[in-house]
Amino acid sequence: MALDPNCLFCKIVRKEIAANEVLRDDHVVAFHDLNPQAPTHVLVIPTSHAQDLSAFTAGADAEQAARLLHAAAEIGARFGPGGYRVVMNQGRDAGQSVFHLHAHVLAGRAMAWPPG
Ligand code: DGP
Repeated sequence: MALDPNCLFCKIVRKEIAANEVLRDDHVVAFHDLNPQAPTHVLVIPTSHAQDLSAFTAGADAEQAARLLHAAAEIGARFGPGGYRVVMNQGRDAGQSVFHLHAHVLAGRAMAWPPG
């Protein structure tokens, strides 16, 4: 998958838009959310464009999918040693507003269940 010139998060991957990054490698970029919902709220995105989880293909994206989860775990361990939550909003009904796949890593406060 390539980058999409019209995608906000692809522009963060390309560094055309600034973000407060906490991690970057060949597979993922992680940065603080502009509108944090917890004391720590970091987004982890793949460095190539997939609009959502359903666009992530089983074979081709396996390494990137694994790296996304491992990066979320690294960030969770760093910012939420007592526990953290990883959320992916899939589609508009679930609250997805940016259509470049991302995992939210939330930490630093007690989490309610079920999520709203
Ligand atoms: P979602 O609603 O699941 O698609 O999450 C998108 C998140 O992206 C939302 O929590 C706000 C965040 N966001 C939107 N635009 C920007 C931006 O330009 N920079 C950063 N750091 N976060 C953004």
